[in-house]
Amino acid sequence: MFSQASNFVEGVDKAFLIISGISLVFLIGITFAMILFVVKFNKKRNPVAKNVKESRSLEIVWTVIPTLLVLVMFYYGWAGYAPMRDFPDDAIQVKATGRMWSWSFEYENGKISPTLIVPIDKAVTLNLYSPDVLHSLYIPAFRIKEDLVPGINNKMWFEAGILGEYDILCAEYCGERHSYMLSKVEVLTQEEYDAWYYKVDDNTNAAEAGLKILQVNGCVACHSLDGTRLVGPSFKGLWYSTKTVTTGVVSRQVTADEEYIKESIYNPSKDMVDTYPKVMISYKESINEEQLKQINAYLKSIEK
Ligand SMILES: [Cu+2]
Repeated sequence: MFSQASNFVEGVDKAFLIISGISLVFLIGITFAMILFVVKFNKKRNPVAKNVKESRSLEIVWTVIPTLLVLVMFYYGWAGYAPMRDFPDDAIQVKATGRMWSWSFEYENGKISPTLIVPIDKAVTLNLYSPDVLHSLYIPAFRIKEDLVPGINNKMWFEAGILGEYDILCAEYCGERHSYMLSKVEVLTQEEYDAWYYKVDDNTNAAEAGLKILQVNGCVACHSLDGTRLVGPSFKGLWYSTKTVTTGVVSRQVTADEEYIKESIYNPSKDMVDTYPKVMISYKESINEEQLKQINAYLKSIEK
């Protein structure tokens, strides 16, 4: 138990304050010495230049003191960082996916959420995964940040100590909508967390289920639901509309039917809708045929 947003706040803040404090002392000291020297050694007071002899004791003092200060900074930096790389065995495991341009969090029971939901006073390990480019999962309130590197299994952990909501940001420039790559951590009591974790999602309404799939897979980061032009074409009014696409070098008209939508998700660079950039990756690994049907149900429900 601790009364801070996460178990790393104290160590990181201590290192930050000590380094900032030492820097401040030097800023004031150096500025003061500089002004003093400008006044004391100006040309008016010293018309003839003098040769200044070396001083061994001075050399020793200005070597030993900075060395000690740097070691002090290293010590506190290390003391704050080391526990971040010491992973507890009993932590809740969450797969954190960062993709252009959204986050999703997958739990051990298969539950997927666009926000990170965790219980208070429990260790949580985030197994970081990026299918496309470099991202960095940053939770400022928890004082933690770690890169997501495609092809490398990186991870980070924390234990939250105060109930509430905290920002998640991407801290590695990852393209056009990088600054919109935001999410939240929600720290709940154990009872609230269990209630959320064990709640069986009601997927009887196919359209609602379809919208959820579009959200957790980050589709809505690039395809708006209200007709706004983002990175890709809006979902609004897409269902059975006519699109002009370029297939290879051939321009042709297509109807946005079930087959076209499936192709656009599984093989997005095949038919490029005119004026949109070729940036989408295939979602064949994350969206199955059953989910495609639910997506179609949702698209149909926002036809107009
Ligand atoms: Cu990013």
